Amino acid sequence: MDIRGYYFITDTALTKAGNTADVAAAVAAGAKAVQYRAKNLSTRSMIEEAFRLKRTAKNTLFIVNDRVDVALAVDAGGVHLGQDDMLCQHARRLLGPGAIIGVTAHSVDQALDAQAQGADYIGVAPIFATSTKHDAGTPAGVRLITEIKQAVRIPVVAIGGITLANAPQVIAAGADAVCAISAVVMADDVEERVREFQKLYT
Ligand code: TZP
Ligand code: MG
Repeated sequence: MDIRGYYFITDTALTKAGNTADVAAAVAAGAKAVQYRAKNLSTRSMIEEAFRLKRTAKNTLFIVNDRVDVALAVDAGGVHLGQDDMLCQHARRLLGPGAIIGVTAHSVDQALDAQAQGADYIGVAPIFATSTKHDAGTPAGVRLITEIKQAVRIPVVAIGGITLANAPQVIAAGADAVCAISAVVMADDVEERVREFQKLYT
């Protein structure tokens, strides 16, 4: 899968322009994936918003965070799973061979396990300190990106405290894609900010 570049995730609490405007801006700027992440929404509201955002994302890979049922309901491109979510192998059984399944890993062992279960990419998190996700855990630093990248054959997406200033070292460590939430959804011009991240890959 081609995910090299910037990977977008929505954030209802931090967004200035709103999730729909953010997704439109991110895909206009060439984001490689759009992940819909919604905490504290009813299932019904989440599905409703997921449908809207998937339409807005057009042909860009659309991933639902945590929720395999919501991904199925809206026919998303795939799902992103943390270490407390459904196992990748079970999500695969439900979503089928064509779905893109990402799994967050905090260690090389977790990354290898996700790959063995059929994950399509690994999320490495958190790289740096972040206040966007309160239970993100201890920052791993860029070294873990290199270690996981060397251990697996699937793409690695880095997340957590990434900014335009520190993204070059994240990419140099081996990240196929970078995801920054606050550094993008809190920007005055989301489209321009995503273009700046994308430029780091040219
Ligand atoms: N998963 C691990 S860290 C994180 C998520 C969703 C939040 C990243 O947000 P920010 O603002 O880019 O640090
Ligand atoms: Mg999760």
